[in-house]
Amino acid sequence: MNTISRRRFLKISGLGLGAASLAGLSPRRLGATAAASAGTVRAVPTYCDICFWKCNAIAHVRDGRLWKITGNPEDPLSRGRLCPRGTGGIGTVTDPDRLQSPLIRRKARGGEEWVEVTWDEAFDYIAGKLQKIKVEHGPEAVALFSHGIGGAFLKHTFKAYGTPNIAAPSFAQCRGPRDAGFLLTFGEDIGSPERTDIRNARCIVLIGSHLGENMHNTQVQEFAEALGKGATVIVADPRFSVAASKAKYYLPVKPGSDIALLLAWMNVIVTEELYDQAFVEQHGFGFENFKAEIVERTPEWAYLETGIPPEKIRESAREMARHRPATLVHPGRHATWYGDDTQRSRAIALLNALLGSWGRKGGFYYPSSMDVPGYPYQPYPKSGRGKVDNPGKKYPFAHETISTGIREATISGQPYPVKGWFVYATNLIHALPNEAETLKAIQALDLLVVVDVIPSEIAGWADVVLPEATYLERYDELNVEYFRDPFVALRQPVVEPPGDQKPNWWIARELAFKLGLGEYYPWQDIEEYLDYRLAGAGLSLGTLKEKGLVKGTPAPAFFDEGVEALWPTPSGKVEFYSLQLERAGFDPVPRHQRQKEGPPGSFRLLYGRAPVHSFSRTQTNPILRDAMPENDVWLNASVGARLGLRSGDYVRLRNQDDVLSSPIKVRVTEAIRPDCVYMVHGFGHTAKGLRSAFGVGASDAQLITRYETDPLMGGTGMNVNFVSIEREN
Ligand SMILES: Nc1nc2c(c(=O)[nH]1)N[C@H]1C(S)=C(S)[C@@H](COP(=O)(O)OP(=O)(O)OC[C@H]3O[C@@H](n4cnc5c(=O)[nH]c(N)nc54)[C@H](O)[C@@H]3O)O[C@H]1N2
Ligand SMILES: Nc1nc2c(c(=O)[nH]1)N[C@H]1C(S)=C(S)[C@@H](COP(=O)(O)OP(=O)(O)OC[C@H]3O[C@@H](n4cnc5c(=O)[nH]c(N)nc54)[C@H](O)[C@@H]3O)O[C@H]1N2
Ligand code: SF4
Ligand SMILES: [Mo]
Repeated sequence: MNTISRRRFLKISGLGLGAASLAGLSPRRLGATAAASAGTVRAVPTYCDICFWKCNAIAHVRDGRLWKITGNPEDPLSRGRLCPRGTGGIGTVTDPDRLQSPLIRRKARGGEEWVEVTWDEAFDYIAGKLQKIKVEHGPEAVALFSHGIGGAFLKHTFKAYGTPNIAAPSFAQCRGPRDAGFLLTFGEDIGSPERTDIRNARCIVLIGSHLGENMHNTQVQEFAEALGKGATVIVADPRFSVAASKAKYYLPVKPGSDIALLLAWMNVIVTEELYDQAFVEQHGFGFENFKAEIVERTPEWAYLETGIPPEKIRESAREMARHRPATLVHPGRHATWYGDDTQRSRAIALLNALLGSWGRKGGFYYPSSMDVPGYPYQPYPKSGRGKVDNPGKKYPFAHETISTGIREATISGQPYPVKGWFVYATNLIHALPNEAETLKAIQALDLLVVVDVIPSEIAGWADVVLPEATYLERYDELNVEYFRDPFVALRQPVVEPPGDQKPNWWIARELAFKLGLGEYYPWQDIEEYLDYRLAGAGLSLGTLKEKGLVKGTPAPAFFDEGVEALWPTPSGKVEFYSLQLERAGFDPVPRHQRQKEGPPGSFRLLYGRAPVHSFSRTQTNPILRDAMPENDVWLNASVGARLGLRSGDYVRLRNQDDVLSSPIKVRVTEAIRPDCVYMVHGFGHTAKGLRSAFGVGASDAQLITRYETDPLMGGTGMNVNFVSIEREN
């Protein structure tokens, strides 16, 4: 990366407090010994777990203590530079609020009063309950919620136990609709890391996706690189995001009107014949039917829906067409906004199809991965009852388990009862919409176990809390990355856990033995397991321990031009018109529907990311907390003037269901439309044990009491809540 784009990266990533200032923190701040003497320094390669991007890192230990974490220069994801959160990862180890030992609930659920127990006592308790549930209700009556690679071994244990009910919030609360929309169109999904060739794009279109605040490392670096090479940027967002400040066209769309904008863009590109005609002719299915609908969706029509002037829509559409196929209409990631999200994502997929960007340089590449065989376990027991989350295939295009479907079944007992939840590394109170429903489901359980590193909100409701060693203190499953440049990477312990914390693989294995499922763990310890898997790829644990990652040979990343292609869709082509959708009773070409408005005087609640925090998991991290101790609520300047509020004042937000937030600081700004407010997700903690974050800032999740379910795949659109503003004295 040249110096200009590097500087831009820091600017984008920083918002004034990003990579630059964290990198400048003194080693002592980062948890090292005060002794300035040049002691022994050890460098241990591993991969990051502050988010799901899994950048490869090098942890430096000085005099036996963690000193700093840097990017692994060999890493195709980080290219040697971590994002601010990864740099602050040491704070997960030094976090004074960490869980220290297993806990069993002493009083009523949610009281957060515990008895410290040994691991053996905790396992005996859990195994007893799990066996009882199995006898009374069958193994399917236990669900595992698990987010991230650390859940791999627990998934194995619970599959061996006999349940198919395994879910993460990353589907129905995140990227599910996006992947469904692209699957319906191209027969392939977007994946993670996203298969976006940002670095080669000449025109980048961002619908909400707030790159630069959303800090997925590779994407932000490539975004800066593309900007450095003169790519144009088009941003549609009700809020003037960091990415918007780089845009040639910034379109402050009315929240929830993006489908109208997308249809109008396609109208311009189709009626002005600016699309990739060769691509459409060779690979398209149902283009004439699609066109018949699209010609109705003029920019003048869209203006009334989006508030974006027709000329701006035309100009930005022509800009996209000018750079095709190196125009990337970014698919976004957190797509669960309004409940029409699969159709919005399908519209994004269709626009890319018109531009011919799928499989082309500057658009979407074809990822590949190395062949690292799995461990040859014996087969899992087969469940006769199937999954509980999507009875009768109510959501016909759900291709993963719907977390909120499990919650619904737990409350209703239908299609069969769910009596146990085992929760690994997901704070369901902050991640699922409508906390009251989550609590209602919890009350219906005979067992709730939570594995966490800090006493999170969900841990507060548990019967048993199990303290995990942090990612810098443990081995994990191998990361066999599906990416432009494939590689296999190792996470390994850098330091010892400070108390009685244990790694997930050990927890999963011990639990399996307690459940009489020891035959599913023929390996004795994790090193043996990892070495076995790596040997299958002609590698060894020794090599990975030394290097951290080994790269494979990438497969061709782009389309073979002119060659006959069979797309993995029912028609074998790119589906401009979807017979699958038509047969299931849905619009074969996306249509726009107006969103419901809120009560008079209220504002739509929008939310997003800050560069230095991940979800609800980093607010007690001493390094990241120092970088951003609280969130604020963005209000349009006209609203501020009307309500007599100034930046720095504190307010509470009251939602349409009378839920009142904790106090939150106001940011009065021109950078947001007057019909909405915005805050960063993850603050406003209510768990007593999170001493440094308790009651600091406000929680979007608490105010998200309503959601619109996507009828195609069960995603929960969460941008459908409205708040009024009350001054806090
Ligand atoms: N620093 C950091 N980075 C992260 C994460 C993190 O926790 N911290 N989490 C990661 C994960 S898992 C995900 S899924 C991604 C999420 O990142 P994105 O996929 O970028 O998330 P979104 O919720 O789509 O983006 C929020 C943006 O959408 C805008 N927006 C809200 N409503 C609308 C609308 O109706 N129309 C339009 N056009 N825009 C709208 C908001 O103003 C805001 O700018 O971030 C990833 N990166
Ligand atoms: N209101 C609202 N809801 C959302 C979102 C939003 O922006 N707003 N975003 C949605 C999106 S995009 C996503 S992907 C999901 C994310 O949902 P989650 O993945 O559930 O996100 P977190 O809230 O960070 O919860 C992670 C939990 O894991 C714990 N943890 C951290 N490290 C470890 C570890 O090493 N081991 C163990 N055992 N536990 C650990 C943390 O302490 C925390 O309690 O949320 C979704 N829900
Ligand atoms: S993007 Fe940042 S937090 Fe996520 S894995 Fe990479 S360095 Fe870690
Ligand atoms: Mo996400």
